Amino acid sequence: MEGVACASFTSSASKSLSFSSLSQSSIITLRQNYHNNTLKSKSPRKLVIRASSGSSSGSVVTLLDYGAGNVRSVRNAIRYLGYEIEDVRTPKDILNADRLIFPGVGAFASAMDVLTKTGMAEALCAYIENDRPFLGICLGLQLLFESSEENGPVNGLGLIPGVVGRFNSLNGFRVPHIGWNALQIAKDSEILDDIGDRHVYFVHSYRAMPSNDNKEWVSSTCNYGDDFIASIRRGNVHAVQFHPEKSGDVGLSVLRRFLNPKSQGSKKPTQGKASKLAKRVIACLDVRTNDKGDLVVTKGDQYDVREQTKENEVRNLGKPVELAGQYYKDGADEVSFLNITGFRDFPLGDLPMLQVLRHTSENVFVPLTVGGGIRDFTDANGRYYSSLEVASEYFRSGADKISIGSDAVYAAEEYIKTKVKTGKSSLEQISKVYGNQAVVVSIDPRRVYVQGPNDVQFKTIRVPKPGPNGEEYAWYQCTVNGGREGRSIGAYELAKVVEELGAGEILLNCIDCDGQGKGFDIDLIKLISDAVSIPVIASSGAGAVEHFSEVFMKTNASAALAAGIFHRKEVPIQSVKAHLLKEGIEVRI
Ligand code: 1PR
Repeated sequence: MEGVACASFTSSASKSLSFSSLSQSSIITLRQNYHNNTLKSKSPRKLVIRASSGSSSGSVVTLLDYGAGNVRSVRNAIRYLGYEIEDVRTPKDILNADRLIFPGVGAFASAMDVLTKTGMAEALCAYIENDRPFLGICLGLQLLFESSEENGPVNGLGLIPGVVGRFNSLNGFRVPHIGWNALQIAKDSEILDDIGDRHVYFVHSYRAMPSNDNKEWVSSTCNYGDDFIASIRRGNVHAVQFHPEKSGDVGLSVLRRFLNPKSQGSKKPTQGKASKLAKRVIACLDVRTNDKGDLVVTKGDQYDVREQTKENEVRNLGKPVELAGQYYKDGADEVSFLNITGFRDFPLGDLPMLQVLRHTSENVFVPLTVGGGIRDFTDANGRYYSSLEVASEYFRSGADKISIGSDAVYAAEEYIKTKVKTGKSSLEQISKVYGNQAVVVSIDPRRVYVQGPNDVQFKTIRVPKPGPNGEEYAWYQCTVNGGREGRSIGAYELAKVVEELGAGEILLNCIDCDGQGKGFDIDLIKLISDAVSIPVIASSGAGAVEHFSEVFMKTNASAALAAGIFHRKEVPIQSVKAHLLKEGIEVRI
């Protein structure tokens, strides 16, 4: 590999430290400490480590997991395809691998820190330089480059020329780049053979750019404001910026082709029409325990989930795992679980919810978000759990993103009052460790009519239809605890502050519209999606396919979420997508 060399690593003292000996908290600490590191000068040198011949059987895949984020999804996808997983515990395991998958998650600096301290970095370089079968995913691609600007500059493995930089949100593209996007295949990559014109799932804020120096590596690019590297290939070495384990059938085929390249002939790619970032259609499952103690999917009318009968039971619309599986098959681009009583029940005590995630992620290969109860908590025995621990448990159980509701409101109120970022709120802590693309803030606003914009200190809009007393203006009051308590902050103010505190996406509900089937609150969604540069998911009120096209045509929402119409089987997800395509709105098919 001329022209590229592994960065110099101070691994001799740390080689004895194995991945398995690192606890989750020590990895988190390593990550946090590494943020202060600066780019060290590189001294390329010849690698002396040589791979020994692989000893694993044909159905075994070696996985390099350093304990950050949702590697469970990759594990599930590999197992779903019929392979067994052997975890890397020492650098030698890398050198002995027949096929190595490296799903990088979390931040660049912390990942490099762990790789360097454990001696894995050097082994990885040797493995790749010997052209052994390798598949890097997301950060697993970025780490192959010389350096990254993420909390840096920070040295990478230095195998591919180039610097990993942040997307520029100034040109109107929302950062993080979240969603299903199209590839431009640059050269034969084999593992991409089934993709053709279909979308694959990306979630990242940083990317590597194609250049003359790295063009021999680039197998595909993706356009999002500018053309960035979507995949690389050289001999047996592959890496993808997108997530095959989250890209549905087409993503599974990428993994299958990597795991068993010889078994499949070249296939004509399935035809699609992917050309750019697709608008997402998300199925949402509000989950809670009913009065009999069963965990059920429920659905409210303006957040009231009880039947209007004498028994006043919690509405039961089905079982969470089954419904999530069904929506995946029906073409949902994401599935969200909201543990709607999480504000009063501690989620780590709520093991069924973790079980739901674990089971769902075994068969659902699109992104999963989970929300409800993410906050610091002290249990009856005085044991303190940080919100970061709660989130980590959700990630370990299969979540790709966590969603914070009430706690984000308190954090924003505090920040507005003190103008100080303490770094201690759940939002700040979780986004620092897992990246802001992993943190959604769920807003539960209610419309409040006023006579004029000067009546309140919050951003108002002129309403197209006057309020009950002829009011011409309204503001959107944030609530906490499932809409039970109104707070002194508007949705507009909250959205702007949570973006600053580290949110990567906003789930924008509307209590007035929830369950009404009369369409999304276009005024609210326009107000918020114009105010922030992170993606906004429009939620509440979908009752017909036209409501989806309306929200995408009239606002800058990146995704639309619905619950009731899907649960009641009034409108299948595929009908929504067919309608959007007919209206010229790009969606994943
Ligand atoms: O405050 O961090 O514990 O999070 C609680 C989470 O639970 C929040 O995301 C909050 O939105 C949600 N939640 C709490 N109570 C309810 C309730 O309904 N009683 N559900 C609730 C919110 C709203 C949407 C719903 C859409 C689409 N549900 O998620 O799915 O409105 O519905 P539609 O298509 O049928 O109109 P924390």
